[in-house]
Amino acid sequence: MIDDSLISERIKRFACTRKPGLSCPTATRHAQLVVCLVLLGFGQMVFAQAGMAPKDTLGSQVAWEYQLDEVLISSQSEDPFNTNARFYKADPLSSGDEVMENLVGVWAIKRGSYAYEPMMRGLSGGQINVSIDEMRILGACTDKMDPVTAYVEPNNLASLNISHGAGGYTAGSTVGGAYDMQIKKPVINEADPWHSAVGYRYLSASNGLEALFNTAYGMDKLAFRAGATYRKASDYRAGGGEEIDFSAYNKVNYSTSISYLPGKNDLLNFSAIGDYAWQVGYPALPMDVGNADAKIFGLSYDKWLHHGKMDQLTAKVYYNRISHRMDDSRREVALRMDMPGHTYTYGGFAKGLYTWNKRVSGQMKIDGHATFAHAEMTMHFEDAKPMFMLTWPDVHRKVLGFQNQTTYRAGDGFTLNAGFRMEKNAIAIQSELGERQLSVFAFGEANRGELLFNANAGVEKELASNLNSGVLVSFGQRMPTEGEQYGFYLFNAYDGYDYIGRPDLRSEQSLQAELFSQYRGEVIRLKVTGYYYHFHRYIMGVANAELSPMTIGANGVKVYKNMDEARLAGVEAQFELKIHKFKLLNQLKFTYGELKDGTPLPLMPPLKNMMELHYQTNSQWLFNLGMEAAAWQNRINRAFGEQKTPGYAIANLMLGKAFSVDRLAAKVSLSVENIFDNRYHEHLDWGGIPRPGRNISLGFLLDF
Ligand SMILES: [Cu+2]
Repeated sequence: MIDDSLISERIKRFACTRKPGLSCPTATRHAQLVVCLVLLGFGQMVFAQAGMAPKDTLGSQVAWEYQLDEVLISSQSEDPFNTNARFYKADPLSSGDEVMENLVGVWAIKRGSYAYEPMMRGLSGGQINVSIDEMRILGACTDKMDPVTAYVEPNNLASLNISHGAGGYTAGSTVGGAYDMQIKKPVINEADPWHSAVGYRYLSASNGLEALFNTAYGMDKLAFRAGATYRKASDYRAGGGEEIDFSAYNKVNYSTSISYLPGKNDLLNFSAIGDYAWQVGYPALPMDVGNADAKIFGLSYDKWLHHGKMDQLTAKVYYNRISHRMDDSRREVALRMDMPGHTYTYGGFAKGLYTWNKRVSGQMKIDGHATFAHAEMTMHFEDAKPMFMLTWPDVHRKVLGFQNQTTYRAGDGFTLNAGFRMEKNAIAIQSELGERQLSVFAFGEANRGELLFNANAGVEKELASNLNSGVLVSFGQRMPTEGEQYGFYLFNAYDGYDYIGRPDLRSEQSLQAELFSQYRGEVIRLKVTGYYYHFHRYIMGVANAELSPMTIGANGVKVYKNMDEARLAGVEAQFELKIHKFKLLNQLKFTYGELKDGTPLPLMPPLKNMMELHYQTNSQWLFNLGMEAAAWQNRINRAFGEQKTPGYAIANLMLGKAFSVDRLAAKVSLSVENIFDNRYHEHLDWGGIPRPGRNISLGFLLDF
């Protein structure tokens, strides 16, 4: 919705912020400073440099970086399809959850209208690593009400680095990949040093309002940015008119970032994020959230080198603390429970980008972090003393890892890529009560840490000038989560079972193959990816009839177990057609998962297709028509309490207009989602809670 002149004007403003760590010390020095920035390899993201031109990009063939700033999306993205972040593009006030649902190979698990849990190709929870600026964070809710994605708002989000599969170990060993949110950093030494924005959006279905502001100031050696977002929603209205109880929420998110240039090739940055949510309803769960609080701090140092084989060195230390308090006071429950939890994580890493010679480049990283998790439950009986237990028994986990990714440009259009990660983790329970609780079950010798290994290798061939194809294989392991290993009677509202962790659980491991082909023409762009993941020791809860549940009315007790084998396969296809001022975007995703015996894996997303038609005029009008459709899901896991879900289709419409007067830029958008007010839900929506019905939203953003 912004024309070219505006783009060039703004590139300067945003270019440096787009890649933290690649910030350009001065606007004029882009060209010499940046040179490089190299690729990380298959299953990883590739950096373009902080200046303007996109780099050649092997990694982006398999992973995607989403530049969430609308200007960057249109001007310098490497991924031809990152227009998938379209909702944001259309409406800067969109929530992170709305952005998430539109990413390739990413789904959202919903327990209400707040804080969706990301799922990547059928994998979620401990199977993927969700991080902020590569900082590890552990949500403090035993029921996954507070995924890490909830702590960042598009207002302070610069880009998303999504890497699928076991090669995506950016932030730690994994089987499912990385979802890393890079936050916005201030720009040093701008011609026009002061920038601010305010925005507002109203949503009719939830009578919700969203307001944001940010301001940034850049001087010679020092730059500063601060912003805040406030969101408030009442219980929303589903298609057909039903009001969904307990779906209201309130939250405020605030962040600040300060950059300082001690020398001309050095950059020091301190960033802090705070997120506070209160009175958050979860219609699919028996409890709500009283309050949830996150405080996240990171201090990083970048050095650019002009000699030798190293291009850039980065060192970072971080700390974060999350607390979470559930609340059942508004519900009719047989038994009142208090369930607070808190976690903290501290860690650091050092990484270096290197260019060995014209053909060989890569990245090395050494990282470590420690996480502490405490969650408790107090049950208040009417006629007896309260009962207290630790649901996460002060689990302390330490992780140390080393990784390297190397790319070799072999010539003849061949690019080879290989990498590995080794990670040692150690786990201790620091609570005697916790030890005693779990000793009741005699699960055998606890697994107090393992050496984990990830490795990946790939080859890509430029078949024609606009056509390339590649294959990659990878192997990965991930440690069990705190809950899977030490959880104590954690009630799962989906299947109605109390879950108990197994201290002797082993790592889950997966062998994976992926194949893609991509065509990037002027008019048509197409990319098709197919993948197959084979799991050993797949971790899943299995009913244990010998144990009786703690939760009143629960169906029984499940204990986590390493299953024999499991497999996942899927397809992602993206298509883009550009004719004159029209742009058609289509994205299709599908995942199929089963256990060795053919039983479907629980919570497998259905086939889903999203289509968008954009039309943009010279006078900065934008028109956008969207169609979202999902097929039925009949392959269900009955032991997990799943039910079949019918398919659905909805249509959305958006109209936007941008104005600019001098250095004032304004955007107004009006959108209607779910135009026909369909009542529907997706298979991943817990409890089959219907999604919002027709929603009219009006957004306004002023940039000055
Ligand atoms: Cu919770």
